[in-house]
This record gives sequence, structure tokens and C-alpha cells, in this order.
Amino acid sequence: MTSPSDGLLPVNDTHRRIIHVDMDAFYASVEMRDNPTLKNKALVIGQDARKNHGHGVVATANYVARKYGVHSAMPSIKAIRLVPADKLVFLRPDFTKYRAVSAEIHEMMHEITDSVQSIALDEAYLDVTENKLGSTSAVELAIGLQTRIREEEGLNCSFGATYNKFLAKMGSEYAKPFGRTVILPEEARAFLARQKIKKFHGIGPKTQERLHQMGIYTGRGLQRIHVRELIKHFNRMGYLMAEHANGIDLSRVVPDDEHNRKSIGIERTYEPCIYNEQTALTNLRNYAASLEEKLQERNFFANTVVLKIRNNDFVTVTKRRKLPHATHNATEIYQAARELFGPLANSFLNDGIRLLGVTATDFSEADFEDVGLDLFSD
Ligand code: TTP
Ligand code: MG
Repeated sequence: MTSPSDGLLPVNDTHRRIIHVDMDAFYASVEMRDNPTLKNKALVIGQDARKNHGHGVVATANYVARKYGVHSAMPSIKAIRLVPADKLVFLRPDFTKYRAVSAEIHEMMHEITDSVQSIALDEAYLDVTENKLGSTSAVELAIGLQTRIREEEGLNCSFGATYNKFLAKMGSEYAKPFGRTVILPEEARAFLARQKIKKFHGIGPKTQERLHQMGIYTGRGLQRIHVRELIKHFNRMGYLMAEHANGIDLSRVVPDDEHNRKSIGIERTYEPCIYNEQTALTNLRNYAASLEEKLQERNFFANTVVLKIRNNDFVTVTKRRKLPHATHNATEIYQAARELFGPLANSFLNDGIRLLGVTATDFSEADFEDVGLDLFSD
């Protein structure tokens, strides 16, 4: 049975094989590996508030420290209160080291597939539907990777293996530490039904509170309420919650190399040429709409729009325009493209437009690592 949705939810796609891998207590584990005497200490990575006028935030903590209630993003001063002084060790993070470890793990991942999307230094999605090892088992591939990381890096990770990104991430969280969760399509809804809503990625404390007020505490509650009701209360987020609670997440694994691309563009040649201004503008509008989609998929914001135009005699002109602010909004991209097109329109339409292209470039991107570094800037 699926949720009451009146066909509002998309048809599920369960054919992909997706793995989410996340290192266990990453920064802390690297430090313990390099100094095993830290293993029976409560190790906190972050600034020691005692040496810094009470300031500092916990980046992460090993599992010993977590037993005392220490966790990421907690003020260091609180960790000091929670852990007996003779047990507690603070270390400043060594990003150079963590980056190097991360790069090595990524090399192992790329031996399986190039469809690797990194979310943070210690976390990535792999789409292994097709893979370099010719395996049809995501679990087998993930266990192989987990074993290699343990043997070659001396570090533990957890993974979720299933048919979409949302479930895979939920699975790796569920598996921690050093575990695995395999979720088959026919088991997904039952698995989700059992999960507390705070385990649903993207549902923050405020939304949890509102859901509790509506009597919803678990995935089962989200599955039972009508999608329309969730949309009424939470708009687009409500729709996403309904999708997720029903095991639907059609978003794709966007490979890192695609992610690192310096620009995303669309161009098309026209035969016969375009002689009509409205036709040209309609095409630009369509380009902008599909650029918005591509940028959103990658969480990119473009600062510059480039227009490329070619006439029947193969005269080609490219013009660029800096945007007032970084955006992935189709209307703003279209606006810029149209302004670039304006002064060229008459002459190119006269000769006939053979090619038209719009490129979004000069990206800004919210970077997880920057957030981490910010914690230590005080
Ligand atoms: P996480 O994977 O969230 O945490 P973790 O690997 O330490 O622990 P877990 O076993 O639960 O996965 O984040 C990875 C690294 O990112 C973490 O080791 C430290 C850093 N980090 C921060 O700097 N600030 C934060 O708020 C969080 C959550 C993580
Ligand atoms: Mg982790």
C-alpha cells in the first residue's frame, strides 16, 4: 500500500543501486589511528575552551567522548563539563591530513565507479548500477570498499546500500558505527515506518516540533497523513517529506567531475535558421529553464551568463554579463540572456540565426568544509 496521495507523488524508480558511505567519527578516528594512546581517552577535535577564553566548538568527538554526551557543534565548554578532566583530550583539526585521507578513499571509490558524489571529506554517494567491476551486487561492492578502507587506511566507515540517495544515507546513519544497512525496494516502506522523524534527513528541530503537534512521530505517521495535508503545512518541504517517507527519491548521483565543471551550457543549431525574434526568445527562455534545473541539481549559483550566437555565414559572437548576484533562477538567467541578445538581435535575425547558446558560469557554491573551518576562526 502507498500513502494517500491522489497520484501527487511520482512513480518510484527502484532499479538503481546506490551506496552512501560515511566515515565513523572521521577526524577523531584519523587522530586515534596516528596516536593509539588516544583510543581510551575521550577525544574531542576542536578548540580547547580552557585555553581560549571559554571559546571553541566541537568539530567531532570519538565514541568514548560521545558516551559522555559530547557531539559535533557543541560548545567546547560544555564538553569540558561533561567529561572528567583526566579522560578528556582536545586536538585541533588537521585538515591537510584529513584531505589526504579523503583523497585516498576517493581513489578506492573510483576503482568501483566514476559516479561518485562527495558531500563532505568523509561522505559520498556512489551509483553502482553500472560499475567498473561488473558486479550486480551493491552490497558486495560496498563491503569490498569498507574492508579496503579498514585494511589500507586503518579507519572504519558505515554504509547504506539501496536504490536511492535518501534511503542510502538513512541506511549508513542507521548502521553506525562500522556497520551496513541494506534496504531492498520491498522493505523500504516498512523500514521507514519504524524510523523516528528526526532520523529523516532534512527535518530539523522546528519541523519535528510541528510534526509532533500534528501527532506524527515516525515514518509511519508521515506515510499515513495525506500528501496534500503535508503540502498545506510545509509547502515543498511537505512534498519532499511525503516522497521520502514513501521511499521515493529520484535525485541522481551527480559525479564530482561534473560538479567541478567550470560552466554549464546549452547550445543548439537551427536548420532552417531562426528569422523570428519571438522564436529566438522562446528558445532562450527554454535554455534558462533547463539551466536552472541543472544548476539546482548541483547546488550551483552562477555569477555570469554567456550568450553565444552564430549567423548563417558562421559569424559567431559571444557576449557575457555579470549578474547582480549569484543565482540559479531561470527568470534571472533569461533576463541576462535577453539583454545580451538585444543589441545583436536585428543583424543576426536579418542573416538568420544558425546557432544559439546560453552558458552559466563563474559559480559560487555553499561548501560544507567552509562551515567546518568557520568553527575555528574565533
Ligand atoms: P560527520 O560524518 O557528521 O561526523 P563524524 O564522521 O565525526 O561521525 P559519524 O560517525 O557520526 O559519521 O562529519 C564528518 C567530519 O566533519 C567530522 O569528523 C568533523 C566535521 N564536522 C564539523 O567540523 N562540524 C560539524 O558540525 C560536523 C557535523 C562535522
Ligand atoms: Mg562521518
